[in-house]
Amino acid sequence: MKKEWWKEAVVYQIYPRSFYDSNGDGIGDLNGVIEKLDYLKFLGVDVIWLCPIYKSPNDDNGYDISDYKNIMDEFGNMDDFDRLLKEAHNRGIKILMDLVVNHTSDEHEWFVKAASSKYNPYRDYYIWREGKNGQYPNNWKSFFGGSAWEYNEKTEDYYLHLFTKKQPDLNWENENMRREIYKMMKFWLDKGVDGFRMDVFNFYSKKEGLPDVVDNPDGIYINGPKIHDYIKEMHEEVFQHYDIMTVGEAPCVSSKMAPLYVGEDRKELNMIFHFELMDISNDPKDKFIKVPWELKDIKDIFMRWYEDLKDKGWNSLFMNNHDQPRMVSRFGNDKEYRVESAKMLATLLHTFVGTPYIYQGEEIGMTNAYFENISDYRDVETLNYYNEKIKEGIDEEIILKRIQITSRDNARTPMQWDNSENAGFTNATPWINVNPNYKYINVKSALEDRNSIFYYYQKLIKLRKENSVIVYGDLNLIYKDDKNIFSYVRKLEDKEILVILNFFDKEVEFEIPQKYKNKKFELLIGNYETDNQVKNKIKLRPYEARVYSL
Ligand code: ISL
Ligand code: CA
Repeated sequence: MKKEWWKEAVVYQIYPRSFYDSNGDGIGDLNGVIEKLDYLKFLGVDVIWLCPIYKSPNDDNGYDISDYKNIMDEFGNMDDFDRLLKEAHNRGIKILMDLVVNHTSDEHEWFVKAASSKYNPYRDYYIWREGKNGQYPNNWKSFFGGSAWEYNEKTEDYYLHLFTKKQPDLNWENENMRREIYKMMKFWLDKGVDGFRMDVFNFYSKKEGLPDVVDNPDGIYINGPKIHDYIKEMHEEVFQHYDIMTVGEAPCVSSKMAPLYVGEDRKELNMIFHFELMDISNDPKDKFIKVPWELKDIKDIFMRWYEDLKDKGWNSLFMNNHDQPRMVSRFGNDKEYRVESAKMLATLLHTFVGTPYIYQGEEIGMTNAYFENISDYRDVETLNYYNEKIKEGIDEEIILKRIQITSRDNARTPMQWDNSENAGFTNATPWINVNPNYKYINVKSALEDRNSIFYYYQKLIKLRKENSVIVYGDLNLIYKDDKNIFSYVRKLEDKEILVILNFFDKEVEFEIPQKYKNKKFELLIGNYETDNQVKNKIKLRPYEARVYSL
């Protein structure tokens, strides 16, 4: 595998609204990020992915952009941004911007013009259709509920919005529009930003004629016919001229399809985020309903992505983000074994093949919020879901139970800095409530405890820097069918490491495979007290993780 800085990097995702409020208005901001750069440097991360900070009416917390070249009022201004970039670079930290160009806000001047008249030059920047016999133009559904079409009085037709009606889809068929997007990307790259995380990039291309969806939208508005042409053009026009990192958010991309987007010979993207793991416990018809997962399925997903990308392209590793429940609540145990399970899951993400992404607060084991009242929720997807299900006549208690485990707000509660009021996030009323467990889950107490999740992450990140086998080594799964243990060996030249993870709260035995029995074991990291005395068998404690150098 070719060496690249973004393969060796660890990325930290910041949701600025909830990170740190520097000016007492209850909303996190860019100066708040600057104030915490030393904290991130101490953790050891190489790259920050900033969720959208552009001007926005915030129907979807910044994923609805009304001006790509200006900063959201609540977050600060362009001087603040320039300072953030400089301060981050001074510390050797790179900045990845969120690029949201499947859609804009309906308040973007392009859309305002487009919606004003059928003859406006910007009209074709968006996707317009006449209704069919007084009905919507086709059967496409918005990801956030209802039809994907909204009627526009002024022009007596409908525009497409795959997300909220305040997020009209751009028309990627329009070449002028594409050129403007590339220009805008260069504006940020010329400032010195280090790459892009590309929001739902595989939705850009829509199939000609916009046919009804029969069983699934793949090939219609997901992975549409021209998607590779667009990404190649973007590479040609923009990416190839800079030393940057690109990661595309790619719902509904299979591991078989992935090399087409990230293949090193393809001139498209460096990595994608796939959603197979995130969808694993979702009821296929309703992601708010969670079904149990099995370790076997998690192993299958990790292994399949490893094998299908091997020698072709690079993977990204994450178990939560700003759209997902908290990792420790979903895949670990957020009660008795919160600390152990958070460390165990981190061990997987930081020793598997791919670039690890940490979502803010993950490094201190922040948990789901489990808010009990609908009035505590802010997320448009959650609120739409609630209203839709109430209308369908479903019991409120049942709806709230689903929302408690699935809502995107679980990940959006303020970062817990200390045990003072509002978790030290703000001295005003926060835009969304803090998780009451900030009293004991917070950065300050993590920094005071040598055994905290924080220091475990710091050590994992350091190990990655010191052991190129973790980045570039091959991987071999051990005990494929074991229902409790995820274990593998990484190997690069004469360097070998063995990773052993107990995924559950029961003690289990791990038998050292024959070929390693006579090796010298040296513990690189583990989440319990242990020594280097390894015989034939290891008794693993609940959620125990061990990484040995052999
Ligand atoms: O949540 C999802 C995966 O389980 C999908 O619905 C999908 O990945 C997601 O909704 C797309 O997310 C991105 O684009 C949205 C925005 O609301 C999200 O915050 C962003 O990450 C629209 O821009
Ligand atoms: Ca603020």
